[in-house]
Amino acid sequence: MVTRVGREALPWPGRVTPGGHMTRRNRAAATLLTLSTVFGSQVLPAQAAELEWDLELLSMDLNATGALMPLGPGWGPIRTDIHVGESQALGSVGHAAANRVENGGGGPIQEGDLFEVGSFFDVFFDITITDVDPQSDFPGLPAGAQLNFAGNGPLRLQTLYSVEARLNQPNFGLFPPPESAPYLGFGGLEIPLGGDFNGNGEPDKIKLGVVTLTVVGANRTFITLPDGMVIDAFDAIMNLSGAVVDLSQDPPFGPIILAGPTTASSHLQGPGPVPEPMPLVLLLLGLGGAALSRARQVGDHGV
Ligand SMILES: [Ca+2]
Ligand SMILES: [Ca+2]
Repeated sequence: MVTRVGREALPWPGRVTPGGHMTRRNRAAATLLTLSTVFGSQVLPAQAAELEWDLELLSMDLNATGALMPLGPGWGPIRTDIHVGESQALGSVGHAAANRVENGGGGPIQEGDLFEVGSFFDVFFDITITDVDPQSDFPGLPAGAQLNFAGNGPLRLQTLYSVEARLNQPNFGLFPPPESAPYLGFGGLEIPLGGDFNGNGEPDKIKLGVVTLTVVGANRTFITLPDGMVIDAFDAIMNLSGAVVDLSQDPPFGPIILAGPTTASSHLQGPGPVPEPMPLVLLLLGLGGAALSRARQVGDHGV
C-alpha cells in the first residue's frame, strides 16, 4: 500500500468545524510548529536499508478560535480561544524508523522504493483557554479570564505509514509523515482544572480523548542548508476531544481543530557517510532559516 498526499482530501484551510471556527483569516496568527529531526544517532552501514531519526519537538503554536467548551456555569457551553504550545519546562522527544519492504531491502535506495515508517513523539504541552464569550464567563472569574495549564503530558502521539522514497526530497520523502497518516494519541491524559466549574463542591479536570496531529500535505516547503540540515515548513492540524469531569459525569467537548502554518527542521544522514551530530548553533541557524522561510512564504501567499 502506497500512501499519497492528495489536495482534494485537504480539510484545511478554510474549514469551519463545530466549535472550531478556524478560517483562512486565522492563518497568519495561527500556528508555528517546529520539529527537529536528527538522523543517524547510530552509525549506519553505507548500504543500510533501515533509517532512524531522533526527534525533538522544539516549538508548537496551535490555535483555535471560538471553540465551545463545557466550562461555563454548570458545565454549560462557553466560547473560548484555545492555545496549545510546547511545554516551556519539559522537552518533547520522539523517534522514527524506516524499513524498506521491497527490492529485498538491500542496495542503494532507489526512486520509488517502498518503505514502512513508524514514528512517535512524547509531547509535553501547555494549554491556555481564554473566555471570549460575550454572554457567559468562567464560574467565579471575571469576563475574559484566561486559564493556564502548563506542563501537561506526556501525550504519546504515534503514526505508521507506507511511503515511496523520493530521492530528490529531504529525508527521501519518508519523514515527516504524509497528510493521510496523522499522529494519533489515545486518551487517558488528565489535566486538573483547579476549579469547580459545575459548582458541586468538587474540583474538575479535563480528560483528553483521541488527539490527532496531522502534517498537511499542501504548501510544504523545504530548504536544505549547506551542512545537510533541512528546514521543512508546513501546515499542521491538531484535533482535540475529551471531557470535563469530576465524579461520574463526562460532558464531552470537541472535536476542536487547531491549525496553522508549521515549520520543521531535519538533518538527513545516510545511507552513505554519516555526518557529525548537528551542533546546537546549526540548529539555531536552522530555526532562523525557518523563520525567514515562513515569512517569505507568508509574503508569497499574501496571508
Ligand atoms: Ca465572557
Ligand atoms: Ca465540580
